Amino acid sequence: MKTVFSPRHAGHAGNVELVAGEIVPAFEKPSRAEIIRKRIDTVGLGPVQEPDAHELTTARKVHSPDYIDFLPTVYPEWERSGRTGTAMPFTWPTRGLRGDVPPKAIEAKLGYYSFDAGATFVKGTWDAVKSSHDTALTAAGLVKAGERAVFALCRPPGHHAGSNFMGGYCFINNAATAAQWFRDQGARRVAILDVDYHHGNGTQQIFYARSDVQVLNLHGDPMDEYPFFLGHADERGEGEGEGFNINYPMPFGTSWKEWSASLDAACNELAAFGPDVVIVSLGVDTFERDPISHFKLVSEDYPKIGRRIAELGLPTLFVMEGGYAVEEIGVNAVGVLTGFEEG
Ligand code: Q9C
Ligand code: ZN
Repeated sequence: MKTVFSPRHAGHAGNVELVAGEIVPAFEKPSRAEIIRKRIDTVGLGPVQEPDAHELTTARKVHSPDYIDFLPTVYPEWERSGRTGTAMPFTWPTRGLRGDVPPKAIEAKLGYYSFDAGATFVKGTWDAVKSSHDTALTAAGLVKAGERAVFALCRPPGHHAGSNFMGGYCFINNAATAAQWFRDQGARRVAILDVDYHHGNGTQQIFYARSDVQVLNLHGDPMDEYPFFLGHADERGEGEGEGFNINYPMPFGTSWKEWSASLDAACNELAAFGPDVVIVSLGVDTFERDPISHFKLVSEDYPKIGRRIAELGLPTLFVMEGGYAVEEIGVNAVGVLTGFEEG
């Protein structure tokens, strides 16, 4: 299996986040991608290439153009306003405030274009975000050209980013952008199978009223788990999109037996939908020792995920999302891909 990977992800480094009242290094850090990259060589998964530069025209179809224009301006504006360090939002136009007036101040814009404080900027963030977007689209191009499956080793991840908001370490929704690109290239139907531990709220929101992109999400029950405010089983799409969004929320402590039953159900729905291509939002934060998650998958389970997806017999684009147990992230993420190759 070919991999697309950009060393430019490394510019998105040194970010901090607030956890239980303490400023700590962000869990979403460069070593995640580097360890996956090394594991690809260790197991001999296949060639690794850098992405080609892509215009943001497709991203502007799944995100609002003003949101895409905002992202590259953040850190320059942050610095112009005399600040240094990690740029992050702290004020949001929630119920009772005016969410319809785009503000001027950079700290206000950060809140206007986000749903949490989890998507943070340093100097190299925009370049890394752009390289992650390019990685997804370059890998999509290889699938279109006839590869059975390609791995987009994206960093930063994308599935929490919606049409006009960032959050949860995500800026541009790489999987959604790739789905739109396949549609524009003539795919009639595209399925997105999101196996990250967290609900892919951005992907759901982007395609919620559409019947051409099916979105299937396996995740921690939002009653107890981030992103909390989306991802319930009764969210099934709206209008044209009714029935084309399917959520599989699961409780803390879920292990392979229950998790794989949801995967089976999702794969059956996917097969019935009959897409031309499958995009897997590949998070491995379902792992038992993930530092911010509460599922109980073990390393031996990841190749089984790949084998199940291979059974679908469809062209497949794997897009890297979350996973924070850095020591095992290579074994687990690449385990899915080698399992797929065996399947
Ligand atoms: N201190 C992805 O997996 N923060 N994003 C949870 C941790 C948000 C995860 C609290 C986690 C976002 C792509
Ligand atoms: Zn996640």
